[in-house]
Amino acid sequence: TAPRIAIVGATGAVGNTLIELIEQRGLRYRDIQLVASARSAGTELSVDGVAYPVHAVEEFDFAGVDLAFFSAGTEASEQWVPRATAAGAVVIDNTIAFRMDPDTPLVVPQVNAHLLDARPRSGVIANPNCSTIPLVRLLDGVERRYGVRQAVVSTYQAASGLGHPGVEELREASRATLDHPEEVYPGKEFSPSLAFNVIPKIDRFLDSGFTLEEQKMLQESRKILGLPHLDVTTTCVRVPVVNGHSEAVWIETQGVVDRAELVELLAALPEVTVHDRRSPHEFPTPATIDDPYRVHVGRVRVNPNNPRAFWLWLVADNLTIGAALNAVQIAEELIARGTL
Ligand code: A2P
Ligand code: 11C
Repeated sequence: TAPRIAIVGATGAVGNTLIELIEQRGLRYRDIQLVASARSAGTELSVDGVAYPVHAVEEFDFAGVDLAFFSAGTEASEQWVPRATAAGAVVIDNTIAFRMDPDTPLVVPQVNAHLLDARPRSGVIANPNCSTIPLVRLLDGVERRYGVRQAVVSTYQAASGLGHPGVEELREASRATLDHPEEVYPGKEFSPSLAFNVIPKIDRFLDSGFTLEEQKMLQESRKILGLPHLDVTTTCVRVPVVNGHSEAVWIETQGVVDRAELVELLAALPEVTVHDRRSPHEFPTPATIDDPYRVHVGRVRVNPNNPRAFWLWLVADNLTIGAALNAVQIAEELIARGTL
């Protein structure tokens, strides 16, 4: 039978996208409950044409919930996920809180859906970081065909990675900077201001000199692909784009790569579009991708000096591919497998 669902963080950017996807994909549920912070208690949101009240998480009773989506930030997950699992719910968590826990599978359904055959020991299935998901979906295919020796990645990440507040601040800072170019906009979500700027720091700095976002891309890729020694090194950069993360990816392989064969291999991966049909000069951008439910690839170039290395460019909608769609696809797999 269809599950009873709760969405914690329903009022947020990822929560809103989750609701849209549940509607669009016709995810079946017996009951749905919307949860956010006390600030939103008393407001209403509509799902499938029905208005539902938003509950404050502090007051919410998880008893009777079969499946809970959490996208309300790491602190909220640390505090409330244990209550949800203790009440018997399976949780799909979109924060860093449980991703590296050995009892918690870290799942990208196109790569490792088999981990959803059994209910996880922790009761939690972790949804990876939004820049990791599209990367591993491509690395998986490349690893199986050629073997990956190393991947070097630079990201170009949109403001919506920080949710509604990130998007609002980018718009506000852009307007303020156009109107008063001589004034320094005091960024809060982004510091310095993201307007007409790029910032090579996402999430906090670690002692290693890398940022947490950069470390996530390495550790999560290793766990998802089941390659504990995989060498992925990244520089994560915030750019003044509202939505849609991009990545320039350099991959060194074990085997020799033929460009035409590589393009075919990438295009055959599930829900991947390679923009190469008419000419290798096509390329996707965050503003021009027409389908936010696919990973878009372009600029595929084999190193002319060494056929065991190549470049590609990818664009993936971080709210769908990078977060809500991955979570809904996990839910669909759990339901199809009867795991709930
Ligand atoms: P609220 O709208 O009541 O603040 P975004 O990523 O767009 O900022 O959204 C974050 C989501 O997480 C929102 O739904 C927000 O609710 C919710 N949220 C943030 N902090 C908490 C918390 N401590 N407890 C419960 N929900 C939270
Ligand atoms: C960003 N990747 O673009 C972050 C947001 O670990 O799920 C997602 C953080 C995470 O800001």
